[in-house]
Amino acid sequence: YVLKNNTTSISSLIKMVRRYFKNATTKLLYVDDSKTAQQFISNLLKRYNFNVLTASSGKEGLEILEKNLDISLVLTDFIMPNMDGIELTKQIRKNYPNWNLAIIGLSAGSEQNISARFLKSGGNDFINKNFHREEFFCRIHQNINLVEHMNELHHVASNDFLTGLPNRRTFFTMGETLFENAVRQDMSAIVAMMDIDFFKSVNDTWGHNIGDKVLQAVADKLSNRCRASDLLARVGGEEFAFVGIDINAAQAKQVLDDFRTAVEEVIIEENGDEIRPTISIGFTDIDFANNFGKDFNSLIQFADEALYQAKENGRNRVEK
Ligand code: GH3
Ligand code: MG
Ligand code: MG
Ligand code: MG
Repeated sequence: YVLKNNTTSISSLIKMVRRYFKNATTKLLYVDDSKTAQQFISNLLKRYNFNVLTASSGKEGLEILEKNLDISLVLTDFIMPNMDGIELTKQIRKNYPNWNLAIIGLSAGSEQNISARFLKSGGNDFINKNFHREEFFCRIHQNINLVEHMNELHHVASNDFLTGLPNRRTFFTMGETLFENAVRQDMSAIVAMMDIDFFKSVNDTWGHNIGDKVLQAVADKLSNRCRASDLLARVGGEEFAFVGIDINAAQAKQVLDDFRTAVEEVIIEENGDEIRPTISIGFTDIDFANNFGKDFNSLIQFADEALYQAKENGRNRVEK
């Protein structure tokens, strides 16, 4: 390619090589009922070093997506038996937001409204199967770049920069959803507020940077204790909030006491001194007898009041 195009500059060559190696880490799914088309297009994509998966039907495509959450682009044919590309696009969009996954529709047909139908169903782009190769790859790269940028923005907007934990905004949106699902399924759930004890004196004595280190270490300790279904977030300076699903009132105290003692293990060494942070925890559970009908915000309020009690009663403790 370079030899044939003496106009290629070194910098664009470097860009191409980078893109080539990066493509290996980009997973694409191509869905088409035609084996010939499957082979032709996936070979084309593989030449650009993409990691390509193929499916012969919408159903198979959905199954592959479920098992490969790292797929960033789906290319789908339009006309397929049982589920066409438009229906597949709609199904995918029920579970995969477009900050996480791009969808490009493909069709050999020349009906003018196919591209609009793909876009209206949640597709990001449309390519006629009679494509020019350069246009094909430009569109693919552009859609992948867009997903990657949106993904990054989504991450920055949802997570706290210092600890990497979900931020306050995410806590309230995700927490509410978790809570509502738990109520609907008659499942037990708890909400807890946690606050580092005498944290101001850590900053005052050792400086803000060491304070940050303590925050990161406490966040790591707590998140290591969480299960996949738990939500742990940094909701304030040195405050963390927790929603645990399927934890009943009897287990709650034990689970949270484990959090508390895990934090006791944190040791930050500075100039021969040891900083050993502790946390106070207040919690409340969904008590169907007493709290029924209460919303998520009032559970947070109860947990906050319990946290205040934990501080009053001497800190480094769990109160309900
Ligand atoms: P208590 O046991 O009653 O909770 O006392 P405390 O000192 O922990 O509580 P207070 O609310 O007085 O102090 C919280 C401190 O947290 C004050 C603030 O400077 C510090 N802080 C908030 N955000 C950050 C941060 O991002 N980094 C660092 N290093 N400190 C922070
Ligand atoms: Mg077809
Ligand atoms: Mg505080
Ligand atoms: Mg504090």
